[in-house]
Amino acid sequence: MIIIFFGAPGVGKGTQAALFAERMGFGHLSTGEALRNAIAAQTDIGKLAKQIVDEGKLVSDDIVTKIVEETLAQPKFQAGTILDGYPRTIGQATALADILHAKGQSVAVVVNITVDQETLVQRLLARGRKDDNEETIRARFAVYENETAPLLDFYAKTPNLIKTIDGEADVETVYSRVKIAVEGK
Ligand code: B4P
Repeated sequence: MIIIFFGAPGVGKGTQAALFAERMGFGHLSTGEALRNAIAAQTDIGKLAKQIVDEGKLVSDDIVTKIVEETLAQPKFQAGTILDGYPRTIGQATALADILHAKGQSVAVVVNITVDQETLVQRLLARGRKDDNEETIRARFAVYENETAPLLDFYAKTPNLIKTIDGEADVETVYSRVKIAVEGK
């Protein structure tokens, strides 16, 4: 089963994806975390990605797709796959469809988490990661609106694929909403 966790920066994709993967025994791929690990390890990808992530922009589709291809080949992703923060552009969604098609697979559900934008700003400022300053947060929201939100139209072409969840509640309440949405598939 392939599940995409989708939503604006700070909406709780990473939080819910990690919980869901742990409890269901699924593989969890966060492209944001993979990029932060590459930056910390100063790999070639990390050196290319550092400034882009710090400015709240999107790393190129080619780099991200390479990470995804390599990660999905790992055995722990056979039981199930949680994609957290990927795809984020139409190009990435098309690349993902090609990768899955070659394996005879397809996306089972897109979990679209929604939270009011001012709540998101407060959550991210409280988290305080390097890219969680006000200027970068605003840039990330703009990128989300322009490049990522249009993916909802892309996935809406498949009937009943998108499940929209209200993410404005405590973590366990949101988790139970996610679980019901996924079990309904
Ligand atoms: P990500 O790592 O994906 O981070 P995010 O969208 O900012 O956060 P997320 O929604 O996962 O929020 P979280 O659960 O952590 O991306 C970071 C950067 O990497 C991007 O800006 C981009 O540069 C790059 N990148 C990543 N993927 C890419 C791609 N595919 N293509 C190109 N570039 C890419 O939650 C946030 C905070 O809220 C946490 O502190 C959490 O504890 C709190 N929280 C969560 N749920 C809560 C709840 N229910 N109530 C209260 N607080 C909650």
